[in-house]
Amino acid sequence: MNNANTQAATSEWQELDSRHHLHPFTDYKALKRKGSRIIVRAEGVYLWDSDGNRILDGMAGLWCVNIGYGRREMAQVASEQIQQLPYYNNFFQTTHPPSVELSRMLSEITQQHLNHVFFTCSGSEANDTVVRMVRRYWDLLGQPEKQIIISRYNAYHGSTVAAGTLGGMQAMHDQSVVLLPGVEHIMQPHWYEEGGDLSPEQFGIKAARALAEKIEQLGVDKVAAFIAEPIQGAGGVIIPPETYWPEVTKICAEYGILLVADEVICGFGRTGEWFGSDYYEIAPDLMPMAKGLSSGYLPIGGVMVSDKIAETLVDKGGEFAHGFTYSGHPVAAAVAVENIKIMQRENIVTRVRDEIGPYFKKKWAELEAHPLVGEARSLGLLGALELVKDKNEREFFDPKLEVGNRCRDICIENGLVMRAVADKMVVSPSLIIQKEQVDELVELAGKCLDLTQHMLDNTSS
Ligand code: PXG
Repeated sequence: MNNANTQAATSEWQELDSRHHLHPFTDYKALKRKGSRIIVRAEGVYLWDSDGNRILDGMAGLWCVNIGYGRREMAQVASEQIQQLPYYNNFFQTTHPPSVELSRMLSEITQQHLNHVFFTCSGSEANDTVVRMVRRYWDLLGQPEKQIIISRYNAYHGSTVAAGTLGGMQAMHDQSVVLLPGVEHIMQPHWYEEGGDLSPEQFGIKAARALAEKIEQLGVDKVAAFIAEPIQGAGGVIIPPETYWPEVTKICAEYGILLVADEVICGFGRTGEWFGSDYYEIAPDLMPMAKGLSSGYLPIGGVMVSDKIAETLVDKGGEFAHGFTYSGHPVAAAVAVENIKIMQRENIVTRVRDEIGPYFKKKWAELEAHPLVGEARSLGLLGALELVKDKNEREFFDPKLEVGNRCRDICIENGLVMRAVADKMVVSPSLIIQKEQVDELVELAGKCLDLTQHMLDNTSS
């Protein structure tokens, strides 16, 4: 396509898109003014838009394309599975090889006590399944009054009614008239924003103790479970202080409530271990996952279920009245199997832990020297920058200035996808990113921070 043709196609697509397509998590008025960017192709860690611009995808799609774009093996497996058996379900005592094989592999790569999986099509459905399963479990044990699930403010667990209620996103709660009953929220372990004069270690304990206080307040006989992401992703890559998870796991054990680790973002190598739970030595009772399970090539999610819960469901229960038409879809499952094989063959997880993760950490930390950056934190291949007005005083910008969103727009104009969560800039690149590409990412981020600073200087003068 020559350039003129591409331009024509872009405006035509934009026009049709604007006329017919309601996008997820999008300000429709703003989109109508600007028009969508149309992504037409991707390879490795790069995207190409319909105007031929190459963009470094610092987000691996939406935190999911762990093995990178353009893997021919994945296309091959999907094509073969579609020809062999494009669809059959796992209801009513049937199964098929891709579901069986994927279940086996997941039992192998997860902790020893996690040997069963319930398949879904997304992370949201995985968390809906968590709600159903947690309540079913306590019911089967003769404690149906144990209903409440404790979660955290600024957590993200998905967009269905149940998952949206579990999450602690105020904007979502404000727009949902009916929230699921029996969900309570406690503080998040976000030291930079909420730590005040406490050291990170002291603050980690304080944030964990909020769980014990909530359980005491509600009564342990009413509390079923605690759910949390090992590291909050969509909330802004909130890496908890080292003291947080040991204290939380201790509290869950002491009170005998279930612990649910939402691994939708942290799972499949993101932290340099297979799961965030392995990194933090959490032994979850339930482990929802999605995204990296298929590296986003096809939609699939699931919940890993501990032996304790699986045995209760099997031995004490009759039918578990829950499931989706596409639970364990054969094509998605086959693609997920191939994804895990690729990760194993190429030692992708170990490479994140020993090589590219430490390299990324060092380079990312350099951005903390920038006058706009109050903190540059990272773990594995997750990174965040706190954009602040005054880094010495830890003074934040007026949210009305939308500094994060403006920085994000500058990034994309300059060939980099970096996501803004309010005034936090976050990245989560594909796990196959090379050192030169990390250099490129950090260099582009630095340039875009300069441009953001320049824009702010010009606005205020
Ligand atoms: N749990 C976690 C921890 C997530 O990050 C979900 C559950 C829901 O998964 P599904 O597959 O239903 O989307 C997620 C999803 C963002 C962004 O902008 C993050 C997610 C999804 C969409 C956008 O950061 N996380």
